Amino acid sequence: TEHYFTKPGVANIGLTKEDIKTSFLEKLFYSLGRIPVVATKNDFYTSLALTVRDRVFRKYVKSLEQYAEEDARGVAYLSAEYLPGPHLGNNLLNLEIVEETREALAEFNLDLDELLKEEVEPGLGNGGLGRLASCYMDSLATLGIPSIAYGIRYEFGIFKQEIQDGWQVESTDKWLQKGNTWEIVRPEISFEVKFGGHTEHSRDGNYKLHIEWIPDSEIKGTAYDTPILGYQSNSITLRLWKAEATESFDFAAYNLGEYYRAVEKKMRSENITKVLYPNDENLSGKELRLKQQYFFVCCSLQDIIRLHLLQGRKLETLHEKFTIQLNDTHPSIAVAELMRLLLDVHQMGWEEAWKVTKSTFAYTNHTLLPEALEKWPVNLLRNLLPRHLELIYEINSRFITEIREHDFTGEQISRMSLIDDRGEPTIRMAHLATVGSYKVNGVSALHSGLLKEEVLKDFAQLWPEKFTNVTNGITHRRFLAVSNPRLAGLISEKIGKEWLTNLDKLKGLESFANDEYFRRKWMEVKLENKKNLAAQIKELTGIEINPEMLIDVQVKRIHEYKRQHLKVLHILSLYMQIKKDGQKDIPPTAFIFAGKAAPGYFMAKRIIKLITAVGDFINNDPEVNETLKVIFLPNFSVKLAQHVYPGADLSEQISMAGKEASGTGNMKFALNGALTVGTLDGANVEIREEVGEENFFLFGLTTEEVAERKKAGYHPYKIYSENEKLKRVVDFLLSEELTKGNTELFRSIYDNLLNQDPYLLLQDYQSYVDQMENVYEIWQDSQKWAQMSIINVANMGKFSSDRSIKDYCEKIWKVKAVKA
Ligand code: 26M
Repeated sequence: TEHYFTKPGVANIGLTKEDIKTSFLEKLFYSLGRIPVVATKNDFYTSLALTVRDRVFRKYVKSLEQYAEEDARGVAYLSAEYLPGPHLGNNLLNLEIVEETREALAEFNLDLDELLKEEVEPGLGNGGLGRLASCYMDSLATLGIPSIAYGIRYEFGIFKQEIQDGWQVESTDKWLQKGNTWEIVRPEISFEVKFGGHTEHSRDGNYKLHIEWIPDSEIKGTAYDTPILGYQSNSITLRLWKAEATESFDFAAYNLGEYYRAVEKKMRSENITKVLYPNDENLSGKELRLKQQYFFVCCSLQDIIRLHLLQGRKLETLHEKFTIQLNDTHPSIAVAELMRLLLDVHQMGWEEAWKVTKSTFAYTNHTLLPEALEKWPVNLLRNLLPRHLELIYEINSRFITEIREHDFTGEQISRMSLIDDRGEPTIRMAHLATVGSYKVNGVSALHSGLLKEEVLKDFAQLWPEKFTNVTNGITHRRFLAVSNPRLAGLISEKIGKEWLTNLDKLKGLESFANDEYFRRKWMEVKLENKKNLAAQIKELTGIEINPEMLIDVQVKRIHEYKRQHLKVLHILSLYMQIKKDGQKDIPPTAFIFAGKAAPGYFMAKRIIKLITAVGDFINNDPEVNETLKVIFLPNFSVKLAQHVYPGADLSEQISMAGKEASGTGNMKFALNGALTVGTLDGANVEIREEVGEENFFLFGLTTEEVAERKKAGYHPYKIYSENEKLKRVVDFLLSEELTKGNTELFRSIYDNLLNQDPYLLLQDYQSYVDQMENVYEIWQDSQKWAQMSIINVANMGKFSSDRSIKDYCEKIWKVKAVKA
């Protein structure tokens, strides 16, 4: 029976309309126990999902078989976060049965789009980093790279955001409440994870040192697998670990009096994977967060070693068969854990173990912000992972010995140390990851350059060949083919469908940028998408917008460095122009914002309140609300994002230069035909390079100019007092009208801008407002706008995550695809 489901005679997996109809009814009857007259929309969704799942599994199993047969070198991707988005629409595309399914459902009077809306997405990440991991899964699968992605099965993902009285209010995300069709639990794949206790050092008869870790608690991690189907042939596994109590905690073993205590203990162990930390930067010293990180790393490494040994191989060759990618420092405790497994469990010697370890890992850095770099207090590590702390000290001491042989100054050496003992001693996880890896990469050309010049400067001097760049990318299958079927259809009509597997083919559109008829078609598609988005906005906020308006969008996590409040200053400047200067010719614009603020981030939450207050004020003023609309869409998610990008005309990428490592929203907008107004930050630089400077709205200081400006002494108050129009906008933040009498409401933002303005909003203000005037001028010329939009899309080839993954394969992993 070995090849039963995949041998040629049984290869038919039922992809016709009739097959889908039959299976759909069967699922409804036999899996859900429903008949159509009593079935809810969610029952129909689930029946369809189960139908599709069967087909996904047939392809998945076949793909796994192929990887096993070829026994090729593979990738293990370690990430604390994933944001896959809804699976159903994507799987339909990848199985190439969207139309068959739509027709099958129509025969039951069901609308595919209505059922797609029912899916609850796994919000197992905060933002860019988690979504990037999921784009990479899509490309790894499509390209047929033998790989497995490991992470945490959070029971509650990123919080649900509601807006009450203009403020963000958080509630728990119960994504598993109605079940999860796409995962299968693998109870046989489970590992023990230990915590706490102490270590014991002893010598045997031959004076060989033996170190034993005597932990004081243990839990178990169980694998939950989700097949990630690529386009057409291959798949990979997303393996997420859930924490459970171990059998030894089985409360049957306790007497009755201990029963409650036993259950309590069980509950405490299951805490570890309860909830995702909703911060997208480091919050220091949270013990549970470190437990989460170690928990998933420990399970994943045991699993990798199991897979390696299963093939009859020796651990000395681990690095030849596997490479392990660390998605930021969140899984970087893996460096110490692999050393522990090799030394203490598998009795390897230090030199050999260290060689294997540093030939196995590669590390991706996603941030330069000093406050976001992970540092764990030594005391916390000692309590939770005493053996790992010893190993980190040993790694550090050997590393320091090594660098003493080069001409580093004492200052440099203490800067490079894995231990920062200037205050409370902490471990610098980025240093541990860098020392323990064979490659370190940044996520855009600019960011990788800055990484070598700033954060990891000394390391780049020591090991220049270790550092490289892989510019981020996005999956154009989800973010164009699935989410923007109209534009995808128009493109395929013109240049065929090859772009689905080779995004460079979009270049073929460029010659049509001058074709008036094509431009018109292009703008018709955009308008239909804008109507769609307008309907979505109405549904979510009750606010109506005219779809002919310029739709100007900034969607991303709320952060001061991303400067959502710079956009607000611009909106207020337009308001003033209409109200105070009597200007009449401002093109009608809808300003759309969305994004979550970390629950403990005071300024970010105030910025949301500022946006909604400006919205309330402007949307209700009949003198301006035909021209300006300001909307905050609640609860931004992958699902909502898929409605937003296709309907956007203008993409706001306005972070202070040097702060946004890459950005990936910038790519999603441009791929959907929005033009970008942005700074020379992150991947904006490369987007502008690709589309041509004449097709990109640039403003603001460069990274170097920012540094110079700050060095020379930056005085925002001076800029404010010398620019009358800026002054009246900033002063308006404290006005009775905006704050409805609560004039202290935005004092913190006002004071921050006038006294520190660490992200140079006032510095870049005029340049931004000027560039926006240029945007408006071109918007007025819709033929010109269409031309620029087409050229933008035609030059997005580079930003496919397929290209990024090929870069990882060539520059870092040295891994090859298996044949489909
Ligand atoms: C760390 C410690 C404790 C709790 C949470 C964290 C944490 C979680 C997520 C820290 C950072 C996190 O994400 C950062 C992030 O999303 N960075 C973005 O990564 C994208 C993909 O490379 C880039 O495009 C963005 O520029 C970058 O901001």
